[in-house]
Amino acid sequence: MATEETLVLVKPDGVARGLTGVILARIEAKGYALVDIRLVEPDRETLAQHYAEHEGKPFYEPLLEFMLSGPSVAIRLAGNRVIEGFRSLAGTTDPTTAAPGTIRGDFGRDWGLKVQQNLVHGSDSVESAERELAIWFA
Ligand code: RTP
Ligand code: MG
Repeated sequence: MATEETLVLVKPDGVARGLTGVILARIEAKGYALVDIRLVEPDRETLAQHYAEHEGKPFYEPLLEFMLSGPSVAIRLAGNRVIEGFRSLAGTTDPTTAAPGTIRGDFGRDWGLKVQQNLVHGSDSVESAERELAIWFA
């Protein structure tokens, strides 16, 4: 079986707050392999592809605005069960209630904005990972 891969993003809030290193340290300490990494300033079209499943939801426009607010770090990450493993490291979507010990739980909070600024993204399935890696590492 080929080793699983996932797309991780350090979102604009994580990059702007200088948390990229801390987040990478957790990923490396967990034992996953960095296959590729790049600083990206995605355009609207790229983000619309990435977040196609959320089109029409109330947080969709604020989400795109947030993701356009600065660069993200895109990471191709590999390891057995890395998809669920990284999502476990990240914690649940809402950073206010994400468990302490997770990236979102330790470093995130509610800033009173229209979208959850939750520092990281991780693909949620093998199919999503393949689709998203093709978008961010075209
Ligand atoms: P992600 O895709 O970024 O790894 O996060 P996720 O699976 O935990 O969350 P998802 O439901 O896929 O939502 C994608 C991103 O949209 C923002 N969001 N804001 N009610 C809200 O304000 C809200 N809901 C979702 C978050 O940035 C979330 O990560
Ligand atoms: Mg998601």
